[in-house]
Amino acid sequence: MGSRSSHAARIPDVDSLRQETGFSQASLRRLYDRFNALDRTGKGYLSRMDLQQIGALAVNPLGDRIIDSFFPDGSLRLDFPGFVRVLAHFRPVDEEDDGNRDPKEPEPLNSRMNKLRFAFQLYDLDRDGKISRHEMLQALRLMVGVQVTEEQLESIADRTVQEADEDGDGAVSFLEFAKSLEKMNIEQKMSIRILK
Ligand SMILES: [Ca+2]
Ligand SMILES: [Ca+2]
Repeated sequence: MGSRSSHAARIPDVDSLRQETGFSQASLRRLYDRFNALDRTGKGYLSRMDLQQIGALAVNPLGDRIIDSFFPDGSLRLDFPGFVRVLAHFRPVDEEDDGNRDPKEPEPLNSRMNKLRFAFQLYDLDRDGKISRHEMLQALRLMVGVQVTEEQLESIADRTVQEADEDGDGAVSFLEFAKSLEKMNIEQKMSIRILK
């Protein structure tokens, strides 16, 4: 257990992370403290089990899938930059955004489009760019309570896919997904206060 005040100086790549994620230096410092607190045994990285301590993920029906997205390509270790990059999608749009973004710069990770992309890949398990009926069913199974029968669930899955499926191929593309969520306040829905 080192002294907390020395953490700030040791945040890896703090300047490029600030630019990439939009987190302020103060937020990064708090996230770094959070990262180190989650890493209870001081390994220097986080495991799936470490992330399961985050309350907002533990209660989220898609929490396991969100945790998966911290570990792309089957890696088992999450370093601090990887931790912050995923969390940036959930960063609430707030006073840290100055509104004068250079249009030549890439879209911020917490933009509506990037939040939607992140949400989409939670459903599109085989990464073929479409949410199939089967994938919709699997997601709904996690999200709805046990009081719903399998038959009801299948009909909800069918209806959800049909309502979004504009080109009639029986699956939901990213554009169809984005369009069907047009009226939803995705910015608010996908803002997780990770720092309690
Ligand atoms: Ca798919
Ligand atoms: Ca379609």
